[in-house]
Amino acid sequence: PEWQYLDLMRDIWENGSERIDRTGIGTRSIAGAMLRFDLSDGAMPLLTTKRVYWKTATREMLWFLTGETNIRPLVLQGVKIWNEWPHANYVKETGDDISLEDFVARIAKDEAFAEQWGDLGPVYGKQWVDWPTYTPREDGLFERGQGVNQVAEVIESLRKSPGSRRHIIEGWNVAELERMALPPCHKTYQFHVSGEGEDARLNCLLYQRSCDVALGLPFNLWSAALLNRMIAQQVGMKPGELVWMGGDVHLYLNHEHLITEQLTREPEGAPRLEIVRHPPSIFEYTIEDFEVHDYQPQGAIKAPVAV
Ligand code: THF
Repeated sequence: PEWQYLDLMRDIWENGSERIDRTGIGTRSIAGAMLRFDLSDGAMPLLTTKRVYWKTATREMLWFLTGETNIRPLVLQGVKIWNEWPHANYVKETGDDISLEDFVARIAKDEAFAEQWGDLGPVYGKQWVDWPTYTPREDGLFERGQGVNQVAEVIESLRKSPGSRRHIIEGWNVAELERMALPPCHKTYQFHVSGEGEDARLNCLLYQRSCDVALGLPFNLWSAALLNRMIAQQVGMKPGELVWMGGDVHLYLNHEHLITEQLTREPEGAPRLEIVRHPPSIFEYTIEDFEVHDYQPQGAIKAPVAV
């Protein structure tokens, strides 16, 4: 299964069209790609050709599920993957050219500072569990309604009508894109049930509009499979397949060292995820609930994230 990832990487590097992107770094990019992973018997799309920090990605997923959009809870757990965006925003807004390290230390130490500068806007978590609703009033204005918890609703609909074609979690809230530090990349999750009763299997389809194949995709694949595993556990189904679809699928030009190194490596082994507890709801998992077995990856390959 991991060969699909490496083949995609090679294809983009050799055949992608080169262009300057939003970040100014430059990418090679192709339009559209699909990957499929069998998730049965604990199998996970966890790359072995470099070390993937699955606990970091898991902490991020648990943070999404809390509806939180401030980086502070991540920072306090040592998760650094969202730090660059609030830092860049702070420097731009205040003209204070504080280093990333100092900025992050201040987020950890100073709650009021974090409140003001650590928020990413209404990104994933907010849309997933509290998508805003508005009800029209007599005077033509709108009143804030109760937010929609899409995750809870999908679990409910999987239990009640597994055959439904509407098991969707959507991150792309058009009206709020401008207030997000970054519009969602992994934007649409759809769940699909094959088989019935004891044999019911939960499949997850993810549409990702923009994909940083070298740095982001290993996280995104893990996270989608993880979400599928948690939801499957909650609704009493076996995990089926993960079907990943990418829109603008690209490699950043400054990831060349990572790409050329990783393409010399070969996949080894078959890592498995065990969920060691059955929490009463999707919102009550903790990092200790997850154990990965048979994961002996080749070395990590560091590369900078494009902001
Ligand atoms: N923007 C860009 N340009 N690439 C992305 O992958 C990306 N994301 C999220 C939002 N915007 C993005 C952020 N997710 C890493 C991993 C995921 C990220 C951001 C950064 C990263 O640096 N990973 C390193 C180190 C991991 C660690 O320190 O724990 C790695 O080697 O994997 C994709 O959704």
